[in-house]
Amino acid sequence: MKVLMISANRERDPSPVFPLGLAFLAEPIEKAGHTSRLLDLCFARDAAEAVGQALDEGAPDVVLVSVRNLDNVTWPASRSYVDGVREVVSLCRDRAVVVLGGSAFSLEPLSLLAATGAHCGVVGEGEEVLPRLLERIEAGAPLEGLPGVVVAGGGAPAAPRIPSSVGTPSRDLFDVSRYLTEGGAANVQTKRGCPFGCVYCTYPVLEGSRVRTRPAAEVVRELRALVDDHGVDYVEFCDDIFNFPEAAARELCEAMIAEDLGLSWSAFVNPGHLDARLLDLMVRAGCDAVELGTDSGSPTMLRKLGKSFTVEEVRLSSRLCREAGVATAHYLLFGGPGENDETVSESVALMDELAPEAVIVMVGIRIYAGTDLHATAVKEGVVTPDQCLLDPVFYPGEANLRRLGERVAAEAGRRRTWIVPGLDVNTSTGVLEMLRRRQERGPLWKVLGQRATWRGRTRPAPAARP
Ligand code: B12
Ligand code: SF4
Repeated sequence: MKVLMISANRERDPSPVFPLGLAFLAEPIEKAGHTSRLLDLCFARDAAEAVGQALDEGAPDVVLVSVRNLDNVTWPASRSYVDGVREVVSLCRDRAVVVLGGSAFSLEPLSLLAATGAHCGVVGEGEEVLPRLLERIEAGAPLEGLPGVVVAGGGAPAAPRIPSSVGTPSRDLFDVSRYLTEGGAANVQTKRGCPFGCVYCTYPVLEGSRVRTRPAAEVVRELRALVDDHGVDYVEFCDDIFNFPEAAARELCEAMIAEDLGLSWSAFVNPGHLDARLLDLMVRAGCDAVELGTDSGSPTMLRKLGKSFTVEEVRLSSRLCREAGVATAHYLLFGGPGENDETVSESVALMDELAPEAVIVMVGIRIYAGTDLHATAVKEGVVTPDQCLLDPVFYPGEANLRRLGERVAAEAGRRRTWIVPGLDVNTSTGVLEMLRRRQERGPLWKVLGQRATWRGRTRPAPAARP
């Protein structure tokens, strides 16, 4: 069959993100004997025109629409992408079988299917089930019953099957260099799954709670090809956590050092699993920035959010990064169950003490079905048990959020390195676009942090070191 893959994601904030999910699916589709074309709407001037042209030129039997984001998860400046997906589907649905997939679809399958009018969709990873679904479409066989497959007008899907391993993305159809120049990096996934149980988090829902690592040699081959074939000089690892399990992270860093790739890179790091030895290997392998999922500086809040680490471990990982010369952003999440003035003050005090390059702050936590926070929100009446969450609802509810937002905006406004996307503190879409036009590499908070220094406020020294 002729398959058209469409990446529906047009978001460029904080940067355009290469459609890695479809790149992982390209090879399984080809191996199953189908021909595939790609339409990436990220850089399309007119999405509707681009879709129409791709349908005319390719006359596909099946259109696969990858939906990465439901919305920008940013209170109070929430932006939904559902209308854009609906438009794409409506242009395709009379001309081909339309299949939805991607993280956004996996989080809200029934409501997104109903809202867009697509024929069917796949919850979870597509590598194993998609070829089977295509086979059934080709044979005109019923689609129901395949793991993770939802059909319009049908019920909830059979549980998705999580594959035992992670494949290799194929980037042949994709414009890697445009994402490098306009997005500042190539993205690479070295593992899937997270065993931790933070109360609000969808990652274990999306990828399962068992970590599946790709062989280090295979990841290094992918990196080598990115460098040699596409001129990539900066990589963002998009694993849920780069530094866990530590042994796998060490092995990958050692393999990268041996290959002498000449790359710089950044990654998400769990403050609880970073020691001097691993950080040293990371730096020698090219790491120049890490994003710490700190969430809070309050021991009470860390416990209530289900975090697996302590404030002391946040201090230690932060100090190690500073000593190693690795730029550091702490992500803070205000508004979890039990957040109050005192716990906010504890987070502010910890960030003042650690003085990282950037503190990226979100106010309010988006509620997703299947998380512990959802159960809490139902119990407290923030959402009703059957409430559709396609449109975002943020914990702890609007009235509490407004109060919290005022406090956080006041604190952030006094600190040049605090970035609050939802409240436009020390960032804005315009500033991000301007920085991307300068073809900056890596996460933009590194540059925003430097701008704070250029404006005459040097980075304060840490107040205390344990
Ligand atoms: C890494 C990451 C980032 C990095 C990306 C860095 C980079 N250069 O890539 C950064 C920090 C920049 C980022 C930013 C954002 N992110 Co983000 N990000 C992730 C993360 C952790 C991994 C994404 C990834 O690359 N996965 C690897 C690929 C291979 O997986 P995949 O795309 O899901 O594809 C698989 C399946 O979904 C399926 N599939 C995919 N497409 C299709 C299509 C069909 C037809 C089928 C059948 C199957 C299928 O098969 C694929 C292979 O198995 C996810 C959480 C997660 N664990 O998934 C959040 C996530 C995708 N992000 C999310 C969001 C919201 C955002 C932002 C909007 C946040 C913000 N306000 O800044 C921005 C948007 C950026 C943009 N331009 O789109 C949400 C999306 C859900 C939602 N509520 O909308 C997620 C799920 C996190 C969450 N909150 O739960 N993100
Ligand atoms: S926040 Fe991080 S550590 Fe916690 S469950 Fe999600 S991915 Fe895992």
